[in-house]
Amino acid sequence: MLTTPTKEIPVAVVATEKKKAPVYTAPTKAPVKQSILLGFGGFLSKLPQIQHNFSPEPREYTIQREARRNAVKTSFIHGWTGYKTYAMGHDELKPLTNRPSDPFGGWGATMIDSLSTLLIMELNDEYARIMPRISKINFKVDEDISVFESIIRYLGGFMSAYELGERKQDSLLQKAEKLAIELLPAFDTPSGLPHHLWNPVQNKPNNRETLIAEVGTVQLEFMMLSQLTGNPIYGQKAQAITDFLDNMGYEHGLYIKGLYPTAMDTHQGRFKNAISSFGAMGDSAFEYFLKEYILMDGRVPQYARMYIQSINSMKKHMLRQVPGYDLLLLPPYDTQHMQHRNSMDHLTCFVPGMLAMGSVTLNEPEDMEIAKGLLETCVFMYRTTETGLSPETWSIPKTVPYNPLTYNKTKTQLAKLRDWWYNDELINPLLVQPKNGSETVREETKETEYSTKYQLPPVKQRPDSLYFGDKRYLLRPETVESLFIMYRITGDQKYQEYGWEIYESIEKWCKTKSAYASIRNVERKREDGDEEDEEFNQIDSMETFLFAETFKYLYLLFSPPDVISLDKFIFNTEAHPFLRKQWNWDRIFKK
Ligand code: DMJ
Repeated sequence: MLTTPTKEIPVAVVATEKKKAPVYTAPTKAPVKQSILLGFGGFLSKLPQIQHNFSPEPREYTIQREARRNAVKTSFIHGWTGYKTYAMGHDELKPLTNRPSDPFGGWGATMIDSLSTLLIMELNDEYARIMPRISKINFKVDEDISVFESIIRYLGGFMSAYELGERKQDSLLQKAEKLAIELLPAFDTPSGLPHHLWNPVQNKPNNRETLIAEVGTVQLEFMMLSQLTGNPIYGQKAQAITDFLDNMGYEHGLYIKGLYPTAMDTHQGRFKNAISSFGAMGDSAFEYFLKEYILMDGRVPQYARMYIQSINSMKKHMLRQVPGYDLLLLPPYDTQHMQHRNSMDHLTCFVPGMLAMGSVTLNEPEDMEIAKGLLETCVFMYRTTETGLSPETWSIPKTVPYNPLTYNKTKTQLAKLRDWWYNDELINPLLVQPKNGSETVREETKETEYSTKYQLPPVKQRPDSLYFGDKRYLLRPETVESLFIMYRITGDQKYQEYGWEIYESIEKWCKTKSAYASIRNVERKREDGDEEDEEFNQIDSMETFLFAETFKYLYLLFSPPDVISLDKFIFNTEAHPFLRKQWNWDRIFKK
């Protein structure tokens, strides 16, 4: 039932399935349409299977799931129509005033960031209508361009659409390469670390400061570009950065192995601060160590080593637990003074998905437990607010360092464990089944149990010390990204239900007449009489990642599990899926 590409694809090759493929039984007996969205049946990965083996769905469950999937698609179309009507070809639509804005070079960021979602949602006519615009994009603009954003949104968008479009649209690959050629001079620094901003006309940088997230998030895209074009230069630039990071030491301002601080100097090739973060300014650098390893199908052990080093240091130094709760906190950390912060941001909520994927790929079972605890925290931040939407940042000052021996145990349970230590007469309390009501013990992941009447537990009381910093919701994807990945790995329906609640809140609070808006204050209630005023709490901003990521991950959460399977695709940090394939490393690097 899996697709054979219509054009020959050189290095995505052969062989039979190693393990049992994830099972999805189509609701009707009609033959399943062949589709690139199911990946290539011939790809034989050397890595462990990532996705859960899903059992066949009962019919009523399929009906509900499909209804939810269609609802998400309808929402995407609503926003897309607004963008098309008022801002087509511009970077963004302002969803309240219906005016365009161009923060990303004016090359049509929403349009390009939406390409892979259009194909995944099978909105092929919309996709085809964009194609004539592609060749007209002119990258020679006299303004400062973000190298990072151009790579993840544009380059990632072009290449993913090229593959999902079965490599029929050469203009997509040509544009990807043209853009990369414009950006290459930004990598000509003494360290090889790219500039943060680059002016393609002046051919010069804005300054020499950059971020670890920016230098560590070019690898997937540049490796892919070398693979697709056969030109090794892009992959070589990316690998040089990875090698540079791998060889950094104390003399560069690295205080703890694997915990790269956020600020960097491209000229000196050293860190400018000591704060390490898995959220803003750090995030995707860590994400890409693991994803490079998976993209290269485990052929480069360096990537796994660097990932494991970062995660081990993160668990040892940064991770915090909230006594009496199953919540985990991952705040930034001062690696020089060994001091933790109390806050966490929404951006950090991609970490549960990354840890879950790393756990199955690299056989790190503890990381799955941490992933679940962090995801509970991220979901809690949605479920506990008036709008059902998460704030941008939150703080929990009363935490203790993560300890797998005490995490997720109540005070009473810990006291019983100590009693047992002193009293030979007692039975080990961990062998005693917890009674109903021992609120913080999480259930084990169950076999797929499809239910149309699934009831999520009521949201727990907030920890005493919790407070929100930035109360905006910016349509960010990270929590639904982790829900999607966790669902595909565990098969636990709970993650779909959490995602559905979030979707309903987006519909309720963010929808505007033309599209979707960010939210000013997730805690703000509607006042009496406000009922008709939809805009009372909305901000006139709709980032492109709503289309590239938030709606895509929600749509895939409610799709059959073999649609864009994690065993066939790897997502770049902007949720553009790249086909996993066999790589000929020498072909790229020894030309
Ligand atoms: C996206 O542009 C990418 O996911 C990036 O890695 C950081 N976060 C935004 C969305 O929040």
